[in-house]
Amino acid sequence: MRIDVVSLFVDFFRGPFDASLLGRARTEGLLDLRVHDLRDWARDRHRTVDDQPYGGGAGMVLKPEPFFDAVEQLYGSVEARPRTVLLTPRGRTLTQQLVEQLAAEPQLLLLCGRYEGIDERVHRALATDEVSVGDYVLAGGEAAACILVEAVTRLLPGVMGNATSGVDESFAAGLLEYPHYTRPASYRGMDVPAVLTSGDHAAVAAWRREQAVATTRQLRPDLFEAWRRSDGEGAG
Ligand code: 6GU
Repeated sequence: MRIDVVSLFVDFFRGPFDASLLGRARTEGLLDLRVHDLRDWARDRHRTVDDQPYGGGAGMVLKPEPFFDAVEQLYGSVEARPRTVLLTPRGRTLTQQLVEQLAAEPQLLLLCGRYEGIDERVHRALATDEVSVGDYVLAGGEAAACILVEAVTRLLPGVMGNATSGVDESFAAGLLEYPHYTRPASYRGMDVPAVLTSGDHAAVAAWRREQAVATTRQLRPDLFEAWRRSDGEGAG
């Protein structure tokens, strides 16, 4: 998959996009991830990308031209652009379902905003999706773009290996994961549940399922209710 990211702070991505899972996906050629500086498409020698808001008010607004010029240079025309995600607190909240959709695309463009906002014409004419990572305010879309890229990349074919399917049975099914244990069997008075050391694979599977449901009910009653209403019919 190819992902282009347009941002005012390209250095922001240095660590996150080079380390661990993303770094490996890139060096193995599974992810073609390119970060572009919005200022490359500024039109004056001061590389200005923002201006005062029409109608007045505090703060600066990112101008439309650099975004449109970036898209036209990267893809030839606005019409030829790939699925284009504008990271903004007003977007719809990123979910595993949306991550799965985005991971199925051949190519993505991520646009990161800063300052008070982005000219509305970028929202209207360039964004195919407006995405937020939660109901709180960040200084810009860069951290949100990192979250989106990591969540998408771990679903790409070959990235996670055979041992684990990136499509978690839990979240994909609307439940949290069951609890995990490793050695020692007893630690600070807390014992590993006996079923896990029993060797009874069917009993282990049943316990894990039951624990996933119980954990979700306790920690995320909102997810639990949604699960009960759909997949969980008769089980809750
Ligand atoms: Cl995508 N951007 C900003 N600035 N704040 C956010 C966000 C995005 N998602 C949650 N808060």
